Amino acid sequence: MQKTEKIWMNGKLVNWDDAKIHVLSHGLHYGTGIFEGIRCYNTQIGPAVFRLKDHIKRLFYSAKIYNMKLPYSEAELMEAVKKVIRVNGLKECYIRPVAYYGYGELGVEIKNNPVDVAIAAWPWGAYLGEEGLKRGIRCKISSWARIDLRSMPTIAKATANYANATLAKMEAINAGYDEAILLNTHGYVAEGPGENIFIVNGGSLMTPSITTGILPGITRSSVIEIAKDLSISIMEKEIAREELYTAQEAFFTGTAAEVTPIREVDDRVLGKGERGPITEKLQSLFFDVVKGKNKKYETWLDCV
Ligand code: PY5
Repeated sequence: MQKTEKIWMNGKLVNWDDAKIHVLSHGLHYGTGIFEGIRCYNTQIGPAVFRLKDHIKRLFYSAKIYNMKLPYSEAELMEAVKKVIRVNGLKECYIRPVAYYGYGELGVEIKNNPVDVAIAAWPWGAYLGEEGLKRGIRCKISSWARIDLRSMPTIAKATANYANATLAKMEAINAGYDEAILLNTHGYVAEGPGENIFIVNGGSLMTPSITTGILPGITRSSVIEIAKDLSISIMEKEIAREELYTAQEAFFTGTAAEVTPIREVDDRVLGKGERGPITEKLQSLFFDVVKGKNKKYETWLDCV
């Protein structure tokens, strides 16, 4: 990763190399952390954070689900995000706020463990590659099921969830694919390890409903709104694996992944094996929106 100068840690700006935690931190041992992934784009009105308030709100929902008391307000964390971007002189970057139970006791019970909060920002290009954004990527359905909502709260963006995501990603990469797709424990299409998924089948755009056990992505909700504005009808429903195999188009959405077309699933070529026309339309408007080229969506941008 590309280092920057400063990281915000518990209210102070520290040097990148000094942003360290104790090896006996609770979050490291038990995955008791929550986080966000946010992007800042260089727009016509200067560097602007995409849907900052919504990301910070989701961080607070994740905290609420885990009964974690964040020692800062929403406004304070929003300001801290902007500060990190400013002090590092960044124009376009990825921002990672993380909150976790820190060093104190090491039983599973949270006892004398502080809630530590950190925010880092650094330049991060296309998560699934520039080539992937244009040509689409090859995916493998994972042998690992997406965490079940009876075992873990799936709508919280918790660090613990990403052990499941890492297993799926690893398996896909080792098998020679670009990314994994996880089914839920009922066999329905859920999402990628770090992305939501959309498909176009029989001319209809569809995406797994929240009750499938996915993370309610902010890019997902943005793309749903953009689609409605383009008069592309969109269904949120349960999607079977075979609907994915027979789709004419598919794409991932996510802060890191942005809008990345999927051209193959388990060696089945989707459509013409390239970025499909509906995907291209949505992707192109999405990039216009995040880059401030569309007045209608200016309220989604927060100037740094
Ligand atoms: N589903 C999962 C499991 C995710 O981790 C993410 C985001 C999404 C969906 C998409 O959500 P959103 O559109 O709100 O970003 N993943 C993180 C991201 O920053 C981490 C990726 C490494 O994109």
